[in-house]
Amino acid sequence: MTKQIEVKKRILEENEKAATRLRQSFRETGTLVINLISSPGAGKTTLLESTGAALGTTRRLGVLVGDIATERDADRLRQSGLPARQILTGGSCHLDARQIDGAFTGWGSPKLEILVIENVGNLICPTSFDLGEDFKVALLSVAEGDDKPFKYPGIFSRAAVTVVTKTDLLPHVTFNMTRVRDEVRSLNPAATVLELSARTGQGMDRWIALLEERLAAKTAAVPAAR
Ligand SMILES: Nc1nc2c(ncn2[C@@H]2O[C@H](COP(=O)(O)OP(=O)(O)OP(=O)(O)O)[C@@H](O)[C@H]2O)c(=O)[nH]1
Ligand SMILES: [Mg+2]
Repeated sequence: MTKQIEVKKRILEENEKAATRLRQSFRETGTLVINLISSPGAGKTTLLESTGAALGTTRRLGVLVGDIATERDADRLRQSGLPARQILTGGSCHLDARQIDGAFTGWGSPKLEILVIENVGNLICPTSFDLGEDFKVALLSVAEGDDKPFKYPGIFSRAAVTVVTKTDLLPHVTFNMTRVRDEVRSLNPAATVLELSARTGQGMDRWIALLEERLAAKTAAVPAAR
């Protein structure tokens, strides 16, 4: 047991070093980096397809997507016009900072303004692994149930933004939005909670505005060249 804890601690320490290097390099280029986390099928790739449709021609947006198998998500994203690279984790239930470094190397120029990392579908494992991101975004679809924030407190307390997805399905499911907002806020009082449907486009404007705001802040903080 003690040995297991020591190994996990060492893995997280190694990851932290790689994440710090990535964060420094993204700070220098002013690239806004988002780590998108949800259970399988909550709508991560669909949200990115819609984000690409809204922003793809005005912003240099790219995606790294992690899965244990197949290139399906990267194929979907590329078909929608977004530059995307697939990372296959070889069975691991989360991405780590070294994988991001490896996949991002050689992305080339012009530099990306926004890099979204779509993590492996899972609400637990990706939570502890820093990828050098500016912030984590947790997605929760209305089809999954409104009890999830307190059941998975790790991700909902660490995510700066929680996006409730698939709101077009609300007439067909039992889902108390107020409960979700209250639980998220009690875990993370500073969190922003958005509601949207990538299918109908309802609520997408607030998501796009949030990306633009965070990108402007990131760009303004780029260290001046010496
Ligand atoms: N009705 C509705 N369906 C949606 C919406 N967003 C996604 N879906 C559907 O939900 C399913 C899963 O969506 P994905 O975007 O593949 O979900 P994901 O989180 O990327 O899934 P993994 O990468 O496998 O974890 C697909 O059938 C989508 O068409 C939405 O806003 N409304
Ligand atoms: Mg996906």
